Amino acid sequence: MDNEYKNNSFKIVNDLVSKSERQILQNQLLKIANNLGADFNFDDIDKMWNYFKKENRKLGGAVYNGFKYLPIINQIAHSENMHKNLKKVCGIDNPALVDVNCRIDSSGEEKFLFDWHQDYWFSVSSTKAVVVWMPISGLNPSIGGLEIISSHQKNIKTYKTKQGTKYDSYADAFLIDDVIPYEDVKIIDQMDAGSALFFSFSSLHKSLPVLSKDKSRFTIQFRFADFDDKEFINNHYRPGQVTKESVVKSETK
Ligand SMILES: O=C(O)CCC(=O)C(=O)O
Repeated sequence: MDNEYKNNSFKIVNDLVSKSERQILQNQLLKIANNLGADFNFDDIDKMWNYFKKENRKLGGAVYNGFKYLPIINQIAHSENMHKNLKKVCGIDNPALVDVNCRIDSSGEEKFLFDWHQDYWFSVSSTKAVVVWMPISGLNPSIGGLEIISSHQKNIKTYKTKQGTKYDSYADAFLIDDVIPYEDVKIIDQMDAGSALFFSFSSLHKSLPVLSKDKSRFTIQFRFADFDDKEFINNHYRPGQVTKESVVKSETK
């Protein structure tokens, strides 16, 4: 395992995805958007999203739905470079892709931002599983990013949760009901295109808002467990969301 990852439970990996893979990704995303209307001929993902946001948010939802099924996303998930980095950075020898999610975060849509959480609660599998969070055009402060809490691998813990009362996204289903160590917060709002943030399922993190009025944050979240990890084996290789009963159990631990 990489020392920086071991000390912080997260690390930015540069050059994970090549320029040509990023171009294919944007072309595939534009293609599924252009399929939604005979007159559509978008050639820029920001212009495309700004149109849907303003003129037809329901069709924008279709872009959102289709995004994670793009073939290039599977190719990136199982590329040689991804597997090499999962091993080198996080010590994952035998990766299982347990979940893929895509997001388009934009100004005016702040209700979809995620508050403090651990991804463990959404994909379970194992506390040692990893999220590869990839902003497809890189990051700068105007399109925000993530806040993340640095923690040495040996100190990471599963925080207590409680059920949320409102529901704008799945992150509202379970809220942290524990003391958050804010003194260790790091802001991730600067990344090169092609890089990705690797962080542990146990890392506390939250979304930063998008300030730009015309640029959005397009991201992919790959979640990987390790087939050789005892906890994943004991879970019978099962991802899946946490149940009300297991939250109650964790509260009484
Ligand atoms: O991209 C974001 O704003 C938040 C993503 C996130 O927290 C997650 O996928 O767990």
